[in-house]
Amino acid sequence: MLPLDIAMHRFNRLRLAALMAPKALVSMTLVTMALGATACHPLASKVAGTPEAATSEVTGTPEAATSEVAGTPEAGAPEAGELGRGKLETAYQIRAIASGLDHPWGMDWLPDGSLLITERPGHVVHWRNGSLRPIDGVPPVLAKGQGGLLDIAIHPQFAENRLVYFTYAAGTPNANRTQVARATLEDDRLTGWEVIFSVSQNKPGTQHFGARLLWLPDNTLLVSIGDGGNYPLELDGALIRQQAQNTNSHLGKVLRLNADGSIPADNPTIGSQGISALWTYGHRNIQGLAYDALNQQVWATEHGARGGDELNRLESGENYGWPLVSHSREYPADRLVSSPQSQPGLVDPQVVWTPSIAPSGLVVYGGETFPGWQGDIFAGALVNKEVRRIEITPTGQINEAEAIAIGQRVRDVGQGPDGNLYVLTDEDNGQLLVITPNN
Ligand SMILES: [Ca+2]
Repeated sequence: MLPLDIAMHRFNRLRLAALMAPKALVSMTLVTMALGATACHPLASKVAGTPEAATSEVTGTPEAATSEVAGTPEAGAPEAGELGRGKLETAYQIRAIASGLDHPWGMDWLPDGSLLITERPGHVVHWRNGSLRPIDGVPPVLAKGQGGLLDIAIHPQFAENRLVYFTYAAGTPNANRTQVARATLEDDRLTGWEVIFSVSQNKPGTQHFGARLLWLPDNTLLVSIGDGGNYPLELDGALIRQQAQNTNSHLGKVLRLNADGSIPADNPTIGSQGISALWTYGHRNIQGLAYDALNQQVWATEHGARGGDELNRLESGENYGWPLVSHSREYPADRLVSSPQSQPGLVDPQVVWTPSIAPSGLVVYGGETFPGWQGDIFAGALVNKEVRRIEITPTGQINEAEAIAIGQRVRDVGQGPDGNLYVLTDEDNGQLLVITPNN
């Protein structure tokens, strides 16, 4: 399948802009923040004494929150038969259900329906019954630049083992690496923090840690690792981004681990003497990883440089091209990173976003709450402050169907056990938003 070409993408952006015109105001729900008085977590000071302050102070509240996209596809849109499934009739509303989060990065649900959220400066909070409580026990992390406490993933058998997994940046601003750790959740505390995996080498600078986590159905764990940083940052005398093609480095890869951090025996062989744990390679900085249970497919979004953001279908052992092929341009100079932009043996992206939307959290919707959205991919966007809904047609074509305007930088998107979509916003006063049907 060919990638969505740039011209088509620009056309779609115009179409999306039309779809995004606000048709109703968001209904905001004030959240009562019930925090323990003993907490030393930053949340405590933010909301102490004035429980509603965190919500009422919100600036840049979600706009265009209710979108009614009924009607016939506009001229030039894909054939109705391709869209199928009546998806253009889904309406929704967006509410803020928690505020006062300090640059939240990742979230995952516990079996009781409550939610654990990471904050990049190095904190974990527990959202439950409308309140936020701090979770202690996180060691210091390198909270600088793009680094910090990053993703979180609850073990698939959490009910039996109470294990929670994290990615984070460790080290100093000039020598650091992404690590994977796990810990046991006991009430409001993490115990037994254990580093189960460290990236192969230190890197300089505080860019491109990657660090999304994704459990596969066989209980192995995918971890995305960034290429280390932008031009002209170097490592070992060459641009650090070239590590994405170095099969003796974890930089610029997706790794596959067992739950204890060991390497699965059935991982692919990448490179004649490649380092262990590699699952795919040739990535710049994957910020979204999602599993499509219906099609048993892994999807990933990665940032380009000045355009060239990508949505990829990931397959074990494949090379996704960075920096040999890319639609990106260099930051300091207006020239392409690579020419050509496609090459035999390197997997082309399914969607290229130029200009960049800065894709973040990713989820494939599989719930009953939005029947019209089943099987669709939802991609957060930091720069565009929205969530993109991407349809996969029955013939496997990719169609960017809709932009759900959020009005804040979107860091993560997930599907709750109630079938609603949840969104974390990357702000000083970050929010947890819920997207529900507009019935
Ligand atoms: Ca690529």
